[in-house]
Amino acid sequence: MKRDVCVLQILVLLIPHVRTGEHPPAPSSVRVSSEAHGGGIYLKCSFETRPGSFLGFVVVWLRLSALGLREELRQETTVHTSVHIELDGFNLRLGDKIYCSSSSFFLDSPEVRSPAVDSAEFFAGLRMTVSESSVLEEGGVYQLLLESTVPLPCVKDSDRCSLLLQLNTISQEEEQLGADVSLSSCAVELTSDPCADGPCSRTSLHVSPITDFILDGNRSTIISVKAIVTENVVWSGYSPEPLQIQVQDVQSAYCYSFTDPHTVTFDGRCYENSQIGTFVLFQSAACGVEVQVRLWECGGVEHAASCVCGFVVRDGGDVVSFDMCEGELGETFPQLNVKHRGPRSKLRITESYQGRKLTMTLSSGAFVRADVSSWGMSLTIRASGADRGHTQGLCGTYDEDPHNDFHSADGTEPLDLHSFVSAWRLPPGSSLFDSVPSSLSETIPLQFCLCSHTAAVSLSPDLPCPQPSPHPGSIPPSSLIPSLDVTQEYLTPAELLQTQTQDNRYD
Ligand SMILES: [Ca+2]
Ligand SMILES: [Ca+2]
Repeated sequence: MKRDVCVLQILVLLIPHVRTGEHPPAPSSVRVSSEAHGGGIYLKCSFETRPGSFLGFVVVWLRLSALGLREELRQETTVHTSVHIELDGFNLRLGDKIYCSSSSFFLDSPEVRSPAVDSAEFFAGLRMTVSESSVLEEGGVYQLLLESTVPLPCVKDSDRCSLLLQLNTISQEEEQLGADVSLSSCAVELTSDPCADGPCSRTSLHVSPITDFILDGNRSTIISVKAIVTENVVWSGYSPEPLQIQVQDVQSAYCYSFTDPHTVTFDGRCYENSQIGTFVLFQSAACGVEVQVRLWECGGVEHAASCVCGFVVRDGGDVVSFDMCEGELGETFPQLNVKHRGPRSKLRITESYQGRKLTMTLSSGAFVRADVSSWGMSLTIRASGADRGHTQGLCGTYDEDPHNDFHSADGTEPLDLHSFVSAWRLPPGSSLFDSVPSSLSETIPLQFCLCSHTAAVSLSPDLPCPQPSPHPGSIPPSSLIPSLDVTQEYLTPAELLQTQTQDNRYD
């Protein structure tokens, strides 16, 4: 500052003439950026000017207060086209919104000033943003971006500059209803990039609403970063502004196939089916899911009728059947058969009433439930929100329009019920009951964590997920009927061995 004043005085002496009536040109491209020098963080106000004009500049640093008022922090006079101010953690802190304003004057007539030109607002600190602030409870994945506009603290005597951030979520009514949002990680590390023309550091993770299949209202969740623990006085105790995300309920859709079978589609269209054979009941392109159903003759001598004798589910790499179709009507009980187990299986099987009620819950939270009788079984199928707009088969197109439910695979609407049912018939020997496809595509699901109870847990980049997100639909209890999780029972040692072999094949 003193040096600048001396330079000003010398320059004034050197200027050969005195101006009259002329105004100095205002500075242009006024901007604030950040830099690290000697372990400190500095904000820089820079601007451009007309060359060869013998100008001086008055630069004012301003902060936008919480009430939206501008507070002057400092004013200085210079002949240079940039000035610095230290972000010292006292007068200027992380989280502050800063401007600079620059006006020019002729060195030989400093009382005549150009209009002041303001920079854009510069936010100094960490910023957290989410790609959508209101999301549907249907298993979507949204980006959560964390970026720092100022340099990160560096490890002493090292080039390594980084920050470990621990994330926390708090949902409305969480104690009664549980968390409503999960994160791909509860801890992330920010590492430094050059601050030139952009953020000094940036990382992203993912947010996903928890699919609970209950109408718990459109709840809000606050996502926050815990106060930073570091020896650096500027960063110590700082946490960025939390953000809010709202999860909107999605009404669950059910398809029913009762007795000889009276079918109700996801969109509520009712019809009777008297054909026997193997059919696609429900297929969802979105989730890699298919449910096929087999119907046998179950009528008497006078009235022909068909009933469901079994179903088979494909969920990613899992293919599991539950059927009695090979036995004699009235004499057999369905058998559960794990035809293929995927390496990342999330299929769950529960039984109640001594196996007469069996539920297969898929990785998306959709389920198929069978109520077994001597003549066959009735089925209930729940679609997940992620299936909406993506289903085909005898359960119809789940899109809240019952009129388009009698459809065919190519999208054209069949003329009548018989042709609709026929359109979903599978040729003999081609179903999942008969054989498992040689390649079962299985998307690798992203891991999601509950970050709502991490306060007492010390996280690190090596342990970023203290508690995995619950299986969709598993909270709160989806049924009032006591049931037994028998998933493991069907994983015999041979199947475990097979799974390991498959694991290697997929690696
Ligand atoms: Ca819900
Ligand atoms: Ca429909």
